[in-house]
Amino acid sequence: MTFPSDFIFGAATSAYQIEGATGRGRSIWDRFCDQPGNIADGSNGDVACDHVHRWQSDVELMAGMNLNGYRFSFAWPRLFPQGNQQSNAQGFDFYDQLIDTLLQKGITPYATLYHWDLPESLGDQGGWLNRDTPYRFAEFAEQVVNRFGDRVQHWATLNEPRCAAFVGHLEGRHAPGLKSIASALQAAHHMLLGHGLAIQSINRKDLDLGIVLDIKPYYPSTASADAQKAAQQGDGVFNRWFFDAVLKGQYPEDIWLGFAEDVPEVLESDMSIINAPISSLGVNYYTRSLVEWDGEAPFPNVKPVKNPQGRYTTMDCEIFPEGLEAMLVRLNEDYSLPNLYVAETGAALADQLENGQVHDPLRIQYLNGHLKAVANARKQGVPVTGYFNWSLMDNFEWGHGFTQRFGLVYVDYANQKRYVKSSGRWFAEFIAEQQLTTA
Ligand code: IFM
Repeated sequence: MTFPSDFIFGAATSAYQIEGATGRGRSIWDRFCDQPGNIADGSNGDVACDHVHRWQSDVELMAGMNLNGYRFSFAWPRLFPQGNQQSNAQGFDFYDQLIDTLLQKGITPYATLYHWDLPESLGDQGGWLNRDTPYRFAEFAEQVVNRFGDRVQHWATLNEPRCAAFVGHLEGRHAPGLKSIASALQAAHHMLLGHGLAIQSINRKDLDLGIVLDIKPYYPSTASADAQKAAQQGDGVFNRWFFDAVLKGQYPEDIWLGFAEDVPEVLESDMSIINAPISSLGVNYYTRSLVEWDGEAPFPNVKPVKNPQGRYTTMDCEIFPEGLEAMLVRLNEDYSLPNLYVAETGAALADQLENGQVHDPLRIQYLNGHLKAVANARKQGVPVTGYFNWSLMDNFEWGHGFTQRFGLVYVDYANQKRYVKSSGRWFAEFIAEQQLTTA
């Protein structure tokens, strides 16, 4: 595996999942967690990893693992507790200090403007179903970039609009907990519109501006024509719907027709706004989907099946690094891509803390396999410039609460102590070796 000397090896987090609530306003996720039954262990983000108090030692941990990149998100309700009316100076100071410290340590910040914690006041006005929200988001984005754009070069507007829209508005497992396909599609459209409007309002050619989309390759489980049709539909909804919108300024026609009367309301100029030029694209890859045809299911007619030979994480994701390579190569063939970076990939595993140590050999294999996939894709000409592991440390995994551990660093939630796992040490050595060979 070889990577260029300026390749970014980092780890990723998001505000709601690690910071804790001290000093910020409420978001739709606080409300969602308050409703009994929504979170597997009944927990919430009130304390999470207490990063808002422990950020300095967390940056030390990053430096100790030789990371040269850190992807984090701004909590909108920390910067503007009520939406956009009034800013919170302490919130801005918090990120100022975090960014300055990262830079002092030689860690390049990759900032995400929206990782799902919409201010509750905007949620009360309809959240992403309200066409006003994308405009509020663009205002927010402009103000944040005005403040931090002198030090942060790399910006993503949204993290995984597909997941926020579909899991939050169709499956009901994420905030705001709705369950209709029409809502999911309208929310997704407004998020994408917010992305385009934000790129326009930020209007900075000197900065790297983009978005982070989640990707998942769909494989037919048999050679039947039906299974192939299911894979094509699944791919269209999960991948093409978002990539075509952002990179081509259109929704794919086959999928638009499939959604029939549930399609979102799209105004005339929306698609050209969504197609605003971007200089980078982050992709989040966790697994593939193996599917068969399901004639009973509402569109898409997809039924996921398990691979009997597959290895699965505790979140039931098949570990399949080949899918990352295939997807990167395919995106490069199908689209005219800006720089790409893998903004997230990672495994939830049943980590155990024993005598101050966490041995997670499967995560080491996972990292090795996915880094190889990226190196292979690069050899085939895919412009990948960075790789971020999800996550820096164990954290609040949304509807799963604290039951899933994704970190390179183990967090003992009883006392907030951190322990670098074997995988964190492995990654540190891997990065050091890369730095030696490219020096
Ligand atoms: O924890 C999430 C993250 O917030 C978004 N991408 C997927 C991760 C793991 O499920």
